Order: sequence, then structure tokens, then C-alpha cells
Amino acid sequence: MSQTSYDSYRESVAGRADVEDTPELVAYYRELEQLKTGALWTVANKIEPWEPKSDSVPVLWRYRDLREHVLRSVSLVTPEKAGRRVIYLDNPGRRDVAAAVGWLYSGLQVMHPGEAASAHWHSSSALRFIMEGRGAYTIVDGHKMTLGANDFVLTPNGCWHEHGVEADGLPCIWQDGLDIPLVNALEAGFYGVHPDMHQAVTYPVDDSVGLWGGRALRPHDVKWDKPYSPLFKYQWEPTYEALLSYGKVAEGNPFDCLLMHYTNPKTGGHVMSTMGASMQMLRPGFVGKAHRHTGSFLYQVAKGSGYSIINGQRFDWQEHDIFCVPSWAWHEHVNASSTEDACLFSFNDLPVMEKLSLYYEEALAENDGHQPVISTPA
Ligand code: 1HN
Repeated sequence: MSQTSYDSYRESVAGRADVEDTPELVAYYRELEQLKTGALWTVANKIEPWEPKSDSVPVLWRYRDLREHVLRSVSLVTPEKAGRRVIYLDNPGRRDVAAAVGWLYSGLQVMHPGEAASAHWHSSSALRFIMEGRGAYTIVDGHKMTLGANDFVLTPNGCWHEHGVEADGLPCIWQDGLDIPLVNALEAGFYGVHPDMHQAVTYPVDDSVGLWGGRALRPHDVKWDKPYSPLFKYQWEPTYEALLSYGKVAEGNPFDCLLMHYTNPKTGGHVMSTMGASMQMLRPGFVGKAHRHTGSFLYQVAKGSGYSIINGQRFDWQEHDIFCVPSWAWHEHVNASSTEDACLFSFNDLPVMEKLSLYYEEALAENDGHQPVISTPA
């Protein structure tokens, strides 16, 4: 059955609401409205879709378009005035909640050498992926971390956090990812400003990497019972090495090639309660097949170039570009180079989907597993 005839079959199928308006019914609906009630059959088909329908649209944010605008904000506002100097990613389908995709927020933050943004905490979880610069640092609950390109760092919910760039560094840009839209939807958002504006650094610099960054080794004497990873920083070099090692002994999978998840070294699970993150390597010439799953995803190109087809739209990407894959959108990734690997960083709301038993996935069965390309955005 073609998609169109399947859709019309679904519209007419028995068991779905199919009540036509009559003057009497319309008057009845008005009376119900007065009582702050409604007839379920008027909304049932909308609130119970046959399958997930995302309001988010697939978007590619090209770094070459964004970078100069992000840098321009430095001369327009100070971090002191702005709180956080960030240009956020505004999905046209999610403007009302300031989400980049689904219930995930993201933005590009810029700081100049010598600048420091004050400490605060919130009940949202946050993560950062460093794009460029030198000398960036972040302090999380007294743990200071030095940050370089393609490092991935956590600021879990409830932790005091602040960022800056050392005076002898270079302008830094990183991608922030937060679950703010989700936390707001759940009406659980809290925010607090540090009484002293800045925290004391109370641990050795980069101690979380020293303690917990030993791959499969964990420290005997260190206790950890928080619901997020004790390893706050995942450096690029060991991440890339892990992907290369993985690729030497395994094929990977037909959709994502070599996909590895950043994990909490204590549990092996996701890094935080609401957001997970991954890095994947597409081998030179890799042509992925299409699949779809629930959960919202934001990708950043950490290395290389290629394209992804998302719900029939082709998006050509290069280093530092960001794109989103909405829940239940068909997607397939291609590495355009026959000699260089391509690496995609991504973060997602999978911990939530999994905890709520809402994770579903399927492969595209038709057309040898590839979507017909309907359009290529300008
Ligand atoms: C936040 O705390 C940061 O800590 C960045 O740098 C972006 C967007 C909304 C709410 C809190 C940061 C944010 C944010």
C-alpha cells in the first residue's frame, strides 16, 4: 500500500473518532467549554497520533554562516550583562519553547581571553562541545577543567558552574546543549546565582580525568553516588583513538558505522539523567542506510565532511556544522570523502526515552534502505 492510500485508510478506519459537526453538537461543545471540559472525540485523533509526529523540522546550521555573527556578539554585549553570551539555535517548529530540536536547547557561546562568566546552578542539565580557541576552562562544583577543541564536558543538573578563557588564550567558541525545554515542560526549572559570583577551585585541575578517565579502570578509593558521571570531561584524543581501535576489530553498523557512547564509568550508562552523547566515525566512503527512532538528536561535525538525508532532504555538512534529527525522522549519513574519516558528535534525550520505555526504532525496508531525495536546501 502506498503511503497516501495508507494514510486515507487510517483516516477512515473504524475505532477512530469520526463525528461530524451538527448545530446541536457545536452548541454542546460550547457548553462544555464553559465548564472547562471538552468532548474527547473532537481531539482524540490529534492527541493520539498513529506514530510520533515531530513539530521540529530538520535544520542544518552552517558554521561558516554563524561564526562571524557569534564573534560579533563580543563587541555588542559583555558576559556580565548578558549572563551568558550565546547565540541559540532556533528550530522554526519549536520557537515557542526555544528548542533546537524536540525538548533540547542548544547554542553557540563565545568568550574572549580574560573573560569569565559568573557561577550559577540550575535544575537543567548542560553539556558543552568545544569548537575552537585555546585556554577555555569550566568549573563544576569546584572541579576546574581545561578545555581544548572537540573536548566534551558535562555540567550536570544542580552543580555550580562557570566558564572562562585564560588571559593568554584565544577567543573560544563552544556548543552548549541543555534540556531546558524539557525541564520547563515538566515545570521543574530552578535557577540560582552563586553568592560570591565565582566558586573556589577545591580540587586539583582536571581531577575527574585523573580519577575516572582510565578507560576500563576505576579508582578503588573514590566513592561516587551521584546520578551523573564522575568523569566530567571526555577529551578528544582518547575518544578518537577509541573509534580507531573499534574500527580495527569491528565493522560497525549499517546506519551509523562506528558509533560509541560517552558513558558514566561507574555504571556504563548515559553520562547524565536526561541527556546522552555519542561520537561516531563514518569510515572513508561510508554510505549509511536509513532508519528512524524516537528521541531527538543534535549532531555536530567534529571532523570531515559529508551529507545526511533527513526525511528526504539532503543536508551537506562540513566541520563544525550542526544539524538536528527530530524524533521518528528517517535519516541516513554519508561520508563524502573516500580517503578521510568523518566524525559526528551528537547529544540526545535517550536517557529519558529509555527510562519512560518510549524508545522505538525501525530500518527503512524499501528502496534498498535509502530514502528518495525530495529536496536539497539552499
Ligand atoms: C547556561 O547556564 C549556560 O552555563 C549556557 O554557560 C546556556 C542557556 C539557558 C540556560 C542556562 C552556561 C544556557 C544556560
